[in-house]
Amino acid sequence: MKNILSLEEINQFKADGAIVLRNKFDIHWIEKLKIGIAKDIKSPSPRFKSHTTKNDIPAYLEDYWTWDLVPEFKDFVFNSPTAKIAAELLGAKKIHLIMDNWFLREAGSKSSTPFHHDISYFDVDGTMCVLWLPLEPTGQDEGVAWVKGSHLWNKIFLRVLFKDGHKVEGKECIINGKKYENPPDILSNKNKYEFLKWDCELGDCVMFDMRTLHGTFSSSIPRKTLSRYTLRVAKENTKIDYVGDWTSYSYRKAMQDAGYKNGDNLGGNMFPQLWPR
Ligand SMILES: O=C(O)CCC(=O)C(=O)O
Repeated sequence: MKNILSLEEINQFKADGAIVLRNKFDIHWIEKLKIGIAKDIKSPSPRFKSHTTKNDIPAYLEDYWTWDLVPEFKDFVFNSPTAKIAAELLGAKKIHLIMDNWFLREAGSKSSTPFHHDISYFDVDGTMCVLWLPLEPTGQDEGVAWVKGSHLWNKIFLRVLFKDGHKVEGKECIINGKKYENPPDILSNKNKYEFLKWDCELGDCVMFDMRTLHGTFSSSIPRKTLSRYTLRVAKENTKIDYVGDWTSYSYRKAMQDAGYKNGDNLGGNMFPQLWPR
């Protein structure tokens, strides 16, 4: 089967920790996902949330683990080019789903994405990457920015809540030999970092390493409502690895209730195989 990516693209992803890929998704996928989000908002999962504290101002909304509830999402997760792109980027024989999310920032929303990396939100250990697919044309100052090369810092930062206020969860600690540190204050030290950000047209996406720090600049308030669909996926041999208490109230409980134990390989209902199809 023909490769989707060039060797240069794969090498750039490895070096920078994030890469924009142009025109890889047919418009029918974008339209499908927008229909899916509209359906999800009408009939949200119990996990649906607004990250905006006040009710009467433009909101920043999210739902996750809804691929099994919304047929449009399920079709995208299993049949879009995402899994093959991820397999090429990670040099993987197999790709499993970890989590699907969508995010929607209403026009004028002052709620922002804290700088974080996705690796510390999940009780899994292995090689992973993330699809970020804007569903409207999105200017580079309206979306997310990635800290170039931060996936190679060899650090794990505590997770930060997306809710206004961006509270850091948990305390610095060492668990299973891994050190969890407070995240750096990227916004107050912008001149210390190099950022990657791109204007995206419909069909473009950003793929990034699960360890790459990313967030929005506080000055970036969208003039129009913007949404994106995101998927976190893993290479073979990624395992369940229950870590700090900060993950226990939400994701961990769902995983434990579904019977996943420390050291289990991904698979089963929550983490289905996406590649090979
Ligand atoms: O697109 C957004 O608003 C946030 C995306 C993000 O931070 C993530 O997928 O980890």
